Amino acid sequence: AQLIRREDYTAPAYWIRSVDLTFELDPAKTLVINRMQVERNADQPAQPLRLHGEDITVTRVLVNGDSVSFRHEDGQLVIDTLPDTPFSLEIRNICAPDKNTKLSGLYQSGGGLFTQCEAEGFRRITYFLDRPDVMAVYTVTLRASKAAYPVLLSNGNLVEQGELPNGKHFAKWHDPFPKPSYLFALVAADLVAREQHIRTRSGKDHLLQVYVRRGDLEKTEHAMNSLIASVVWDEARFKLPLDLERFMIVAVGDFNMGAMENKGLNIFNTKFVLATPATATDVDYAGIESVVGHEYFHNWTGNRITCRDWFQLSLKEGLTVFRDQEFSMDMTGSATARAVKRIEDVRQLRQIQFPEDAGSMAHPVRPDSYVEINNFYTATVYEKGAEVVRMMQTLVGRDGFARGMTLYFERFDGQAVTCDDFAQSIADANPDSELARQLPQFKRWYSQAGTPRLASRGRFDAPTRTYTLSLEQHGLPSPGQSEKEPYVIPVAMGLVGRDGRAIPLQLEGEAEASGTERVLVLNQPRNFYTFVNVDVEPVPSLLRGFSAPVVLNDHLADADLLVLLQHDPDPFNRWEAGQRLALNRLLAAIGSDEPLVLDAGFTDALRAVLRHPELDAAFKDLTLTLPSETYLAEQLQVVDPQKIHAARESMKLQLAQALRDDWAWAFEQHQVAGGYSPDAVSAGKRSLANLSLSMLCLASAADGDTVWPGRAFQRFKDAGNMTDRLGALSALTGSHAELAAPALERFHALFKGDALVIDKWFALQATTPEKNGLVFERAKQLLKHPDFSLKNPNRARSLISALCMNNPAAFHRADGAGHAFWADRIVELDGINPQLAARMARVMDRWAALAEPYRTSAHAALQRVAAKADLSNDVREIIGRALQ
Ligand code: BAL
Ligand code: ZN
Repeated sequence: AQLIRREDYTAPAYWIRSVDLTFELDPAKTLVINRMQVERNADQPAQPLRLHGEDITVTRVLVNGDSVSFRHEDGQLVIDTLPDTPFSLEIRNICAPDKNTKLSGLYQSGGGLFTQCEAEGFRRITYFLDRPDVMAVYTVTLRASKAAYPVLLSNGNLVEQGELPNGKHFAKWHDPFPKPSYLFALVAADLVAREQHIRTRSGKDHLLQVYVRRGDLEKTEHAMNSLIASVVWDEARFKLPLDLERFMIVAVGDFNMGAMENKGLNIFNTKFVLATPATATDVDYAGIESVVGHEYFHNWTGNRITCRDWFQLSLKEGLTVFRDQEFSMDMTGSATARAVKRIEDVRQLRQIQFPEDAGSMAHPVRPDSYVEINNFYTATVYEKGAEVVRMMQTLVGRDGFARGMTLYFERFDGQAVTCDDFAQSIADANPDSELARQLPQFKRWYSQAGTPRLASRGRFDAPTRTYTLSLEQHGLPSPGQSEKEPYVIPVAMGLVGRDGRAIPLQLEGEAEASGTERVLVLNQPRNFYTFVNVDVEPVPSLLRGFSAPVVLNDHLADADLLVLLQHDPDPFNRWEAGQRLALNRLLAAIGSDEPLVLDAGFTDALRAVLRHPELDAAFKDLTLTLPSETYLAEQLQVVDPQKIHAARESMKLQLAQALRDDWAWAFEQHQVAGGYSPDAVSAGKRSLANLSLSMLCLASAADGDTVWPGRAFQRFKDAGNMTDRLGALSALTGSHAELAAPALERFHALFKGDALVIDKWFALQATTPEKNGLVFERAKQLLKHPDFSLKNPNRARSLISALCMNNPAAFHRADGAGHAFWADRIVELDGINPQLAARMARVMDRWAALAEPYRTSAHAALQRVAAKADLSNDVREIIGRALQ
């Protein structure tokens, strides 16, 4: 396999200006007639035309209407002799959608035909310059059996449709916007659509459509509402209007990703389209809103301006994740709900991206090399990339950032550009900002991998009434980068008095105090900040709102953290203080052989949060949820998953018991009456009620009391929505109650045939907190369940990823059976869907940090996979890096 390097980028030798594609669609043998207008790139030396192609068969090649000779070399179709002037190139080829289990290119799902072209799927459909900097105008004619494929869709506008002989029909689509091949899409299937006509601010009319299988139409209301909200938001916040007459979303049951932003024809995993209160949880509803937004926002950040090469992936993904996060925050409607969303995003970042940045796959936001680009659709490119964009906004302000976006579109609309181009636009639109002053150094966030460490110490000097804060940063080594240069780190902060007062901030040399919150910009290895006119020793509240993706050690004692938990005006740091109190206790227990015994100071503080008259339920839920086992593992040099699990389970149980009356109070107080609505306030109440119920069932299990499991079972049966039903079911499974088995059986019977709900059924069982190895045994049995299949990505993830990634104590077993199970599944899945197999292989990124005996069995499992002869490039790259 070839390593592709960023520094080797060269512009294409040819441009393809327009493409006329005709498809004779047939699952076994689809004929593609591909007519391109091609011209040499005069800036490049004369050379043969090399077209990408994979798993397709060419039948004819014509240049300006005449046959030409061609050859195959390194998987490419090469034409040596070509005219110097622009020419037409016609290629006919065949592909077989029904054999395409990789779900990249043109493939079959549920009797329909769908495409996925990002990153390099278009070459599995026809021969092309399948790279994002080659942008062409597409005209697409689809011809197919009318009975089997009544709906025929492609990008852009429908220009013609009609009947053909032999029961066939056709549709012709034209997309006026030049686009890279990765944004091409087609759909041929038996679908129905929810439709909505809208008129945008600019006075233009548009048709929005959400296509699904017959029978699913009632599940599309939330997706449509989310799409309308996205259109309105992007126009209001960034002045970016919908540029298409018709915007389509199509749901498909077999899909590797969450969704795909093909121009005008977004294709979605059903998971991010279909929802009714009876079948989808609050988390699903929020996920749909955010993914619909994400794909819609790509229309500008990704499609109108795209990436020059795949190393620039974060140009569109980091920016678009930032935009969808902001959209979801703006949709919540309250300051606390915004903070709740921020906490959830940061939790996700720490849970997935921080381990990635510390493991074998660590790479910069703008990677320097790859073997298989699909392996770089990562949390670093997406979520850390979004944090980099967020820091830019912090440094130039919200209005300044909007100005920067406007300049970015003025400069680059219609082009394929780089992360540098984006950062330069934001800086140039804000010439007096810290970003503009420190841009080259700021851009180290794009080039250096690893999560920087930030350490702070404060010193109060009563006689001079000063408080001096030192901030010190250092970067840890990562693969291929042993030394790190200092970053530009925006540290949003305040000083909190022990009485809860927010202290006015005046730095030495400043004439007067300005507010109680500010952003310190650390750009040296170490810096000192002296605040004057400070009367009493304050508690520093640093990195408010998680203003930079770093690991902070603020050396705060329990007493300080308790002040912040009680008083910090920044809800993020208030939550963080609670997490830190829990983390300190858990880490102490994991590091010693003494059992964990909870102290009253901690339980009283958590009780105060739970009972607080003003705090939002969603905030309480997050504060009372303990740090995850994965996050705990990240704090340790040597990771013993069983010790971590035991400590966390013990703390959870003690918290369940110590606050038993409070949980019962919270459960009763947070019942949501009336019909279901996914709004943030109702969802927050449901999540707190469900957490309370889980805690009550846990406490009951320890005491042998059956009242709460009985209530949970009743609630499970009576629930009016999936959030409550799944919450009650999870309270039963999570406490290993006897009623869990009949409830699971009933759940399966109730929702048989509803794929997304059955996914939940598998995932819940695979993520049940491990007890005596039984969860792992059950997961193994579930592999043989008639509903299980490795071929459907959602189903495969619902069992395999759920167990291996989200249930460390069930997976990392002393007997090595979990690791052996993983190796078998990776090998099996690699033969079907390498992209998915490679993603699941990532679970071993951090194997080298495992304690014995887990480390040895993980190593053996990795070696076993590596020894497989015909491994895909996808999986080989991941395993190779892990074993390096
Ligand atoms: N571009 C791949 C799917 C997404 O990030 O929207
Ligand atoms: Zn995206």
